[in-house]
Amino acid sequence: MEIKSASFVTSYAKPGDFPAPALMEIAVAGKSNVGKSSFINGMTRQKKLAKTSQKPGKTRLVNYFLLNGAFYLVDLPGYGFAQVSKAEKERWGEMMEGYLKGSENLRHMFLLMDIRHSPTRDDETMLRYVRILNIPFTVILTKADKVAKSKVPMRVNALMKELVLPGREWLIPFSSETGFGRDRVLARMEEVLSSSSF
Ligand SMILES: Nc1nc2c(ncn2[C@@H]2O[C@H](COP(=O)(O)OP(=O)(O)OP(=O)(O)O)[C@@H](O)[C@H]2O)c(=O)[nH]1
Ligand SMILES: [Mg+2]
Repeated sequence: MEIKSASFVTSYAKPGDFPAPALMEIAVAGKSNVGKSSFINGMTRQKKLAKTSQKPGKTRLVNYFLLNGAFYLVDLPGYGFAQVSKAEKERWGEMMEGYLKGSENLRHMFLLMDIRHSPTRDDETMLRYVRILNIPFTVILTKADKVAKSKVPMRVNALMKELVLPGREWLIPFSSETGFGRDRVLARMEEVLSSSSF
């Protein structure tokens, strides 16, 4: 599979606003600053499609990107960002819950985690939630360019154990800087899209 076209469609600030069932969705979730927006840009090879920032908390809305005119890649707001108010955290929780429970078209989740670090409590909560809701997922280990290439398999194994995943195919090391891992993510997308009848 190749990504031939990608465009921003719309943003949503509250669950009631989510689009009516139309196309399959693959969601991108993870801690704030882990590289979700960069992942979308890296996959679509459009540097400025999703807004990125060195400061965490850039993406506060649920953003829909249409790929190949066939499915949505959904950029979810990051979690675990300390400098937000309690009200903002509650809004985040409501939005995520609304999205995850309400999205009938959600087929897969890319759950992003930094390859260099152990999962946070929020990562584990997110993973538990995805498992409870029976959402198929793949863990994307971002910023793989920040560790030596020879250390990548070691980090994959370590995170596989920490997250209690059944095999290495559940994790894909990825770098939006170098494009490392992009082919594997494309293959996963293709699998997801071809296995879901719509
Ligand atoms: N070296 C390197 N830096 C990355 C990579 N992915 C993201 N970054 C950097 O990490 C920072 C955060 O990236 P974003 O893509 O904005 O992160 P996000 O997860 O969308 O963050 P929020 O929207 O705040 O939740 C930026 O400075 C990116 O340039 C990567 O693969 N390699
Ligand atoms: Mg973002």
